[in-house]
Amino acid sequence: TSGIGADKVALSVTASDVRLGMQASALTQAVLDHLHYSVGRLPSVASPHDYYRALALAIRDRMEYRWINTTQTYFDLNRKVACYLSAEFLMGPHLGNNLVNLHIEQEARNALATLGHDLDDILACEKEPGLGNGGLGRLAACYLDSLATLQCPAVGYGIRYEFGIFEQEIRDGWQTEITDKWLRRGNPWEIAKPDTFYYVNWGGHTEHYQDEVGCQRVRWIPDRMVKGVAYDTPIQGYGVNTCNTLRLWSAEAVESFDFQAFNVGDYYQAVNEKLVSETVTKVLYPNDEPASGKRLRLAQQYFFVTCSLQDMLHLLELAHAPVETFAERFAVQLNDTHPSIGVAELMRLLVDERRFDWDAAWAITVASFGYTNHTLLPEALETWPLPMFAELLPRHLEIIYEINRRFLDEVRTRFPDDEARVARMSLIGEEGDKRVRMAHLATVGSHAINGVAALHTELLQASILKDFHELWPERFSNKTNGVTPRRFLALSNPGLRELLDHTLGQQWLTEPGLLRKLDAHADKDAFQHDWYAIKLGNKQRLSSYIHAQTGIEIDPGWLFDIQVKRIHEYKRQHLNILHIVTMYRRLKENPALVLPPRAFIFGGKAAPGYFMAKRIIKLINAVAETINADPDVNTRMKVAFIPNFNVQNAHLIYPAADLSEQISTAGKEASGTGNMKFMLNGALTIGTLDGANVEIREEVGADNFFLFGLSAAEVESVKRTGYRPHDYVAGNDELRAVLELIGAGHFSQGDAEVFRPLVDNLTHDDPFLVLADYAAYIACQEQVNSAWQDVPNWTRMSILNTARSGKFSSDRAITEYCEDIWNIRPVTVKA
Ligand code: HBZ
Repeated sequence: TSGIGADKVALSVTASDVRLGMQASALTQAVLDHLHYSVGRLPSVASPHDYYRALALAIRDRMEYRWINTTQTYFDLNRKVACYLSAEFLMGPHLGNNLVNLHIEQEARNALATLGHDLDDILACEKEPGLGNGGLGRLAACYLDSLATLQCPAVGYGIRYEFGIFEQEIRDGWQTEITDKWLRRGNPWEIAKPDTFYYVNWGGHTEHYQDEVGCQRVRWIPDRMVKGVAYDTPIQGYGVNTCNTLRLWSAEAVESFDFQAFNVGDYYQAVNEKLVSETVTKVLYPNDEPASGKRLRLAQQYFFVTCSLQDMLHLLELAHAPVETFAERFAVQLNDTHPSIGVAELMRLLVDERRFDWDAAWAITVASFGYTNHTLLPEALETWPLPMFAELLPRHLEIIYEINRRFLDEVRTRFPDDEARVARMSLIGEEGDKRVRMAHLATVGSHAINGVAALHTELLQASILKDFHELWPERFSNKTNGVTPRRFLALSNPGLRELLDHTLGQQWLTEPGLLRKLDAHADKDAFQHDWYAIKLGNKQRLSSYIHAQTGIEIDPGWLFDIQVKRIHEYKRQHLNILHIVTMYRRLKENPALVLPPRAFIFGGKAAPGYFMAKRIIKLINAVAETINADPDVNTRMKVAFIPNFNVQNAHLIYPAADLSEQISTAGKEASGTGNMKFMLNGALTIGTLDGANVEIREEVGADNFFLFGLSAAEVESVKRTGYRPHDYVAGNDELRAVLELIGAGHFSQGDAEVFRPLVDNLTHDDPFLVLADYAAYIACQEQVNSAWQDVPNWTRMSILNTARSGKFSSDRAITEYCEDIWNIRPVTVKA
């Protein structure tokens, strides 16, 4: 071998192999060993959680060789590594997924049975690491699974929040937030690397000086410092030896930093300094949209980004590779703008600390970074007030000014006498208070910019990044999102997995295009029968869960109509509610009405400060309470809100759906990924032409998709010509009656105040055109009702949805990133 690893001793097996056995007997012994040596409990008194820990440690042992081997292989072969920078990784429970990816689910089940436990009970003990808000964080997790499965060299870099996304409880119909103490009982999946840490500076000022050879240089004299310590989690690929790393940074006080306080006897101040340092990684911000504008949030972003970039530079050094080769060794992907300070930070590390000249540093930076945009909502675009930025990161602000100066020169050269364009494109926004525009920084600092669905990318290029697209069209591309079929089918829908394995062979899990072969079975009675039985079983499972969580009983034979996602006005959970109330009124007015029985199921968290979203949750629960208790209607409809929607209970939810609600205002949902999880599990979609729905409909065929509503272009034109929601109320008696019922307190014991803000907002403002789409939605739901009554045809369409879902595998998405943006090739890791 040659290259950077040549002078290293080849990896040799030095640990004993007793921890490698994959048979049930070996696993039984390993669990007993860990109960004894790691958990410290006698089997006779061990709780299910003790067994969970013991099994988790036994499984981690079995990944350890692969993990170390994988890292060493990348190093020895000098391979380019994808570094996925994300402020969020919503991993979900590890144990079940690792069992699937290692192919030892059955052995683990048997091992636990020998010990008197049921694997499912043990899996339920895992507290998932909820280190993300929603789609963006979960996408990062799916991408790590695909990168490992595709044997691509990759590291996920993020933040080890001590408190993840809050746990949601419903009290009196309202959301309450409970702190997520996910680390309380330890985390068997991570390995702390106390010796892998970097220093992170804040504040202070800069000094300009001349170096020994007469060059103008800048020194940053910070006034605060913390340490970022690495915690690594193994990411096992499916059916391969590749086991990649998720490296999360945790903030710690720098021991020596406040020795002064300590020396003069100010013990309190020294301890306080430690507390302040550690707040940086305390808690995940629970907003999935508006830029909170909080200093601590910017501190979090800079903290994890500088640790990650310093780690990359350190790896280069270990490999004796010159810093000039940075972009050949690392493809650094920015998951939205949250890590985009990385552009300025890499420039600082190269120019100030490694004494690169500006142009060389800039070439490396742009060649290294790629930027993925996840939203077009103007209120969601991240900007930071200049004074805050200057206080926390004074040197970075100077660097951003310099990037901007050179960039705007380029704009002026390309587009002379167009100062309006220059102002629009500037990295510094001047509307009102001056702000740093992070999307512009990410775009200017990247050689590749992408949206997350075809429609989203088109709108991105036509709206918020239009000027940039005109300047550099070749830098833009689309990368439609995907989801991992390992977690979202094999693990969470074992019944369907067995049928697919039996019908197609097991390769469908890595070649989801093979699912197309189901087309040929879609009309067969026997196959439809099996399909229906599996779905019914999944609905039974969900129904028990809902009953246990809420006390609501749902007949598994009913149509399961499900909307689970963050609560947002643009996602329009209230449109769904308007349909429910419409049906409720029709049944009350006409008891003889024929209506196939339906369960309306919701789940999702609202940002704690989002007034309207919290009221939408209250409305869902209020309508649920009224309907579920009313014998006139509750034999034909029920409503349930599943508390605390998370990855763990998502495993029960997606496989049980008959109908997937994807009803956002066209143009607002960048992609959606829940839509893909439902489709994979055989749900039919009712949806607008938004995000990836457009492509889902293309794949499954228009006949197998319930489409309604205005298109993105129509939404814009309605808004341009002056949208008057009240006209829709005036023109539709049923809509008016529905809104009046809600507004008058029918679902709130006569309280006419609680839902007034919602009703008023819809009738006077309705920013997301709920009322404009109401009639079309109701009509479309009527088509759903008639389709549902034809069981064989519905089952056929359900089969076709799974059959045609292959495009939405995250393996496809990751392959595109590797080929078009990262220039990364798979590498086989030997056993
Ligand atoms: O990213 C979502 C999009 O809304 C969704 O359409 C898309 O499918 C998904 C993956 O591409 N965006 C988010 O989930 N965004 C956040 O969670 C978020 C978190 C913190 C922020 C801003 C946004 O500060």
